[in-house]
Amino acid sequence: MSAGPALQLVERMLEGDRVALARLMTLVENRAPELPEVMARIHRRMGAAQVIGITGPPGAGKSTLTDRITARLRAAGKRVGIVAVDPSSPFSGGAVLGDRIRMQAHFLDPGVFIRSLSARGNVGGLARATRDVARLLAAFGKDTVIVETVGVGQNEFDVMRLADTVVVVLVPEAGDTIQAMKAGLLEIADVFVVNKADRDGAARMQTELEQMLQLRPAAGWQVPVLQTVAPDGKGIAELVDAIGQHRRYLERSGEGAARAAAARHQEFVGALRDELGRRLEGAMRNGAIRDVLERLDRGEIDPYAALRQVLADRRLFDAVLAEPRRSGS
Ligand SMILES: Nc1nc2c(ncn2[C@@H]2O[C@H](COP(=O)(O)OP(=O)(O)OP(=O)(O)O)[C@@H](O)[C@H]2O)c(=O)[nH]1
Ligand SMILES: [Mg+2]
Repeated sequence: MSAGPALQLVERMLEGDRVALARLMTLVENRAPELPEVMARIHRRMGAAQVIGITGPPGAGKSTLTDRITARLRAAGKRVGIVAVDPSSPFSGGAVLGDRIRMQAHFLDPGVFIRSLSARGNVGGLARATRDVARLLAAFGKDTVIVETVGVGQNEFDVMRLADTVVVVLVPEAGDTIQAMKAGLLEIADVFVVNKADRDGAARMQTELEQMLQLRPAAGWQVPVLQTVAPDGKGIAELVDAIGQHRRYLERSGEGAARAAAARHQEFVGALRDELGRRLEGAMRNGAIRDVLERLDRGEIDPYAALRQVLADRRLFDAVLAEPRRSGS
């Protein structure tokens, strides 16, 4: 697809076409070459959606919480987008079966759009794809975008970086608090939730977390620790309230704007690096620096001499940076 049809999809999406939205999400997942044009167009149309990240260990109750938070937001007339991110699963597109069951009520609601994303063997690209999908949802007119990621690791951290408000969900199991600390969740949490508070140990864990949070320098936002029983809806009102308070804190303190600026900067650098890498690969495929490579392979020059040669020769350097010719059709 060239940029023209992709931009037509954008227009249809902006008019409220859910099929066009889904197709744009697929372009994002496939890192289609027309994406920069699409995202530039989207940028000008983005609303002020709050992006809520929900992360925590497998089975902690993230999807059930997402479902209940969504119900409350819908009751308040908010439009909601949900992105379920699974860094370990090869499945994607639409929604995975379990989430379909847990979020059943919302699948038929035109005010809610649900999408699953997986790593597809490219974890590095997952955080970026998630961010772009969240943006599409914001441009589509969602007031809130909830991003759920399973697990506790670097991939989830990368994914969570895009969120305005990060909710870390734990369960009252012995040792979970310590695990959370080791995994660095204390640093990324804006709100802690001890879900499955119908089990033993929830109050103790809440206290442990609060004590650990007190060891941090007391400036700015005080991270609340809440208890929930997601299937019963217990504690959900307080959770939604805490998320709203965090949003107001971000606005009031200017921290939201600072985070957004840092994110834009990082994104630009990442996009530039990717683009340069893509062009270099294209140049190698097209034989633009074949002579240098052949001499290198024959051992006539060493890798650094090859580098100097490319940098010193304006024509070669331009060829490396040129937009790659598209192969095939
Ligand atoms: N007893 C109890 N069970 C819960 C609670 N919250 C969720 N569950 C159950 O825990 C199981 C996992 O819930 P999910 O919402 O799928 O958890 P998740 O964190 O999204 O799971 P993954 O996405 O697979 O990591 C389901 O069977 C839920 O019904 C709770 O507060 N108490
Ligand atoms: Mg889930």
